[in-house]
Amino acid sequence: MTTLFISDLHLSPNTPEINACFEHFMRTEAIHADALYVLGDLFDFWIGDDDNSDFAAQIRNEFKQLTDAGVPCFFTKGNRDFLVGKRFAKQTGVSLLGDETVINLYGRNAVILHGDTLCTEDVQYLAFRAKVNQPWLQWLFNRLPMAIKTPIVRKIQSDARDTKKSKSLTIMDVTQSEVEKVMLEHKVDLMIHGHTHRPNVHTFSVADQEMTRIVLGDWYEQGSILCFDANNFSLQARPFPSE
Ligand code: LP5
Ligand code: MN
Repeated sequence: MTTLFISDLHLSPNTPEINACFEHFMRTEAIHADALYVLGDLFDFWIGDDDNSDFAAQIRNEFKQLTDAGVPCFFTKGNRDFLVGKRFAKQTGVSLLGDETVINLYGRNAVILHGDTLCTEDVQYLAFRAKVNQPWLQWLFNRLPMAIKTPIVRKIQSDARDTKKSKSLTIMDVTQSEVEKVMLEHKVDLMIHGHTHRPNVHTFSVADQEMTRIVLGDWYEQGSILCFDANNFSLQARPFPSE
């Protein structure tokens, strides 16, 4: 049996091919898994659990079908879906995780996270993250009507896009010392994250201990999955379904 990890799908009503690939994955693969972990940025942007669009309902339904079938499903929030909340969890049966979680994978402990917090050189982003993660601000935002929330989000997204243009790829990658710090803090030799869209398996040693960092891929061109079983793991791609 296999535990599956995905992240960075960036689903929206404007991504029919990705949505179809996700739906196919949920119905044909995730349904047979030991567990499914979503490590953030499932959505292009999640504006709040009050999203009553057909799109939001469809995605909720995919998770509900999976958890109803008995597959445990876990969700770590990303920088694009930090507003996923308790109502979403209740409606889907998904368990929400904190920023960093240690899980036991067939006898091996691993820390899982979205990955944005590892990019410590991106100080502008981290300052922004701290602001939007203030509970009182989220409480307030969650109570605004869609007609007010939507233009606020559009404006901030556009401002954020502008700032991203001037950032180097190094700034937007993880900082190795932060990776090591987090792994040592949690006493693990395995880390799994997404966010950077640079799928890879990195091995390195710290104080003579062999460490592994697995980076999940995005779903821009194909489905990207980490399949982890008792003996092995692999990063795998799934083609978008043809019409
Ligand atoms: O995901 P990706 O790779 O495109 O970019 C991320 C970082 N960008 C973001 C931007 C958010 O998705 C935008 C979301 C809008 C949310 C509106 C919420 C409404 C209020 C909610 C209140 C509870 O995450 C990007 C990183 C990149 O990853 C790589 O790591 O660099 O970071 C940015 O672009 C952030 C900018 O550097 C700073 C943005 C400043 C914008 C104006 C600030 C206004 C503050 C308002 C606070 C309420
Ligand atoms: Mn991200």
